[in-house]
Amino acid sequence: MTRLTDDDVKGISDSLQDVNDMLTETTGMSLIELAYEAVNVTTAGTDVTEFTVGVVPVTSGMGVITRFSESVADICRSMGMESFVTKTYDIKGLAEALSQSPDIVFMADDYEFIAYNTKARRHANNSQCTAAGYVTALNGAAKGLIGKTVLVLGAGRVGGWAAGLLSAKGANVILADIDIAKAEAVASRFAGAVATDRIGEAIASNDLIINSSPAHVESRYIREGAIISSPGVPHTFDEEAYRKATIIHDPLSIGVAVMAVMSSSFYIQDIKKCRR
Ligand code: 2YJ
Repeated sequence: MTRLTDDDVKGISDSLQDVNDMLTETTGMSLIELAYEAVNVTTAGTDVTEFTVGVVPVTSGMGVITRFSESVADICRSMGMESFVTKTYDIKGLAEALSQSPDIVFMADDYEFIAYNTKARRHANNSQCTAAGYVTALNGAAKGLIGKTVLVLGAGRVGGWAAGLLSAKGANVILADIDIAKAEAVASRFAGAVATDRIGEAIASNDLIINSSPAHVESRYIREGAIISSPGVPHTFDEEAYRKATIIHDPLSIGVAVMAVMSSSFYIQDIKKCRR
């Protein structure tokens, strides 16, 4: 799994308005509108501004990423959520966070990134939420996906979630991975989905792409007018790629915004379940 770097994260807090502008221009939705759409809830049912967030830096594995936790808190703040970052790390940090009774605790190591709803005792995970955000972005940019073919690059966790969500939206899914067995295993879970390991050929024959792979996408394969919704890091699209295609990418904000809304929505859903 690709880990974010200090460089990926350093400009995030200062570029939240740019992300909003980019999303509004390409998808017709602001970051918060996209997140609500991705979780399929409304502000009337789930008002994220009523939820407080604690973010705990985690040192395990390759350690703390400079400004990662601060960026997560800033993204949540930009959505109107009261947010803080703990001064201490790891379990000590979790105890520090819990002493302030936040509704949601965000924590990430090198493998998992979760938003734990402390009242509903359920968590949203970053892979699912990232896939939901980028599929929703593609759906907005393409003005619907029913009956359309979408190429998913990368059969990892985000690619797997994306394939399922696209399939549920009525798209025809092509799963591409250099590891054909991996692509076939994911494709076999969704009716009509097909697998390929001919990456260049697949890019050259498709207009709608979710890029959830860490591999470089060569611009010579990209079709004029393609739409590429691209959670994959590192993000290595060059000028030619940007000239040819609409490319939707940000390293953290889309996934975190969807996590915040999904985690907040658990509380409402669970209260409703109890009332039944
Ligand atoms: O607290 C910190 O600063 C670090 N422990 C953050 C680590 C961030 N983790 C990643 O970038 C992993 N790739 C997370 C996996 C997310 C799954 N999509």
